[in-house]
Amino acid sequence: MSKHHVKQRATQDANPGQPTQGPLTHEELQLSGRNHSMPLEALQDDITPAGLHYLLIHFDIPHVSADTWRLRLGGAVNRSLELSLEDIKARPAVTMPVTLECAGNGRSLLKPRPVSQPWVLGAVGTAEWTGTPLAPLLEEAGLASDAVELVFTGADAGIQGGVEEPYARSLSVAEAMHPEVMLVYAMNGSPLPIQHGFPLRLLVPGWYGMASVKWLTSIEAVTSRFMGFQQAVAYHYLQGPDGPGIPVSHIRVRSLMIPPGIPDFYTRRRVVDAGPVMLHGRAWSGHGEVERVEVGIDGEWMPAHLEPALGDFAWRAWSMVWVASPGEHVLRCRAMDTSGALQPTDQVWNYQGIGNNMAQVVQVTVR
Ligand SMILES: Nc1nc2c(c(=O)[nH]1)N[C@H]1C(S)=C(S)[C@@H](COP(=O)(O)O)O[C@H]1N2
Ligand SMILES: [Mo]
Repeated sequence: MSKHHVKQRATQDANPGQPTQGPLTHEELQLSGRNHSMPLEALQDDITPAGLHYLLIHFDIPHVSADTWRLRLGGAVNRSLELSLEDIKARPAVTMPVTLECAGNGRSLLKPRPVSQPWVLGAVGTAEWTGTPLAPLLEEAGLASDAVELVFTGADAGIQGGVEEPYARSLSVAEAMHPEVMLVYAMNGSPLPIQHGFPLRLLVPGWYGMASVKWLTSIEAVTSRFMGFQQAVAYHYLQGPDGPGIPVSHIRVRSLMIPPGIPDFYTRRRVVDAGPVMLHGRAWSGHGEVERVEVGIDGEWMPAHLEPALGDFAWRAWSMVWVASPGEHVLRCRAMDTSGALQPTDQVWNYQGIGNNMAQVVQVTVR
């Protein structure tokens, strides 16, 4: 790829319009109808049922036949490999709970609002993924000494920012060799549902979801940095439309609570009976273990009780008793991880609306 081409891409706007204070657009509604979030009451489950796990599909779901599908591993390797689903399933299998979150989770709460998939707070889920570790496969293929990255390409394609491409993302050789990085073919004990990447997807635990390429068809070792749209333009922390910005990788610390009581249908405002109320939620981070969760009741923060994490890359449950008194109340929660990162209570804005882990706010009427 020419230098000129690379420069053009680095300044190509990944968002379809300027951030806005205006009402939700028809295009955002179309995207949110296709890409659903996890209802927050599903935070009660350790493992999110597949049908309640959030979904993010940039283009169309590709139809892939498991019989003819092959994974090609090539490029700067000593020995190219072509594997069927049976070949991959015959390799050593690992099952691991992993919390996946979309980097755009919380986007629609930002002011002004970056115009893209307008997530509120539910772009998260935890599944039990089964697959085979990637590193031994890369070792079998033998990466050339000048290989710098692995490019993972899906079977789906479309146009974004004026660029037509298959969905593709890369990892450095060091990142791809991490032992937890897997090629997965089952979710919660069943074959991968078509919408989650059937027959095979990459899973990069600890990273925001964009790295976990679905409908995986090829892995290519390359000798210079991959400049595809989803890698070089999308998924950057930026203050304006022009790059380069900081590439997005690991999940920022976040906690969420199950909204207590019952909702009002249209506003979803909560109605709770006075007396002791058990508040429950989950917290996770891709930067270390969650070590503290606090619940804010009308601005006063108190520590929550933490359960052990489900796994090294999965959320942990928290709970706290709140003695609810009649009137209007504002509940919040925030988590801190072992890297020292704490969820902010005010927004930290960026142009693509990425990584907004601002503390959740739940308005409650106690009767
Ligand atoms: N091939 C392909 N892989 C993809 C995507 C996509 O659109 N196409 N979306 C990515 C994004 S942005 C996220 S957040 C996760 C969502 O995974 P899920 O739908 O299984 O929850 O898949 C990632 N992998
Ligand atoms: Mo995402």
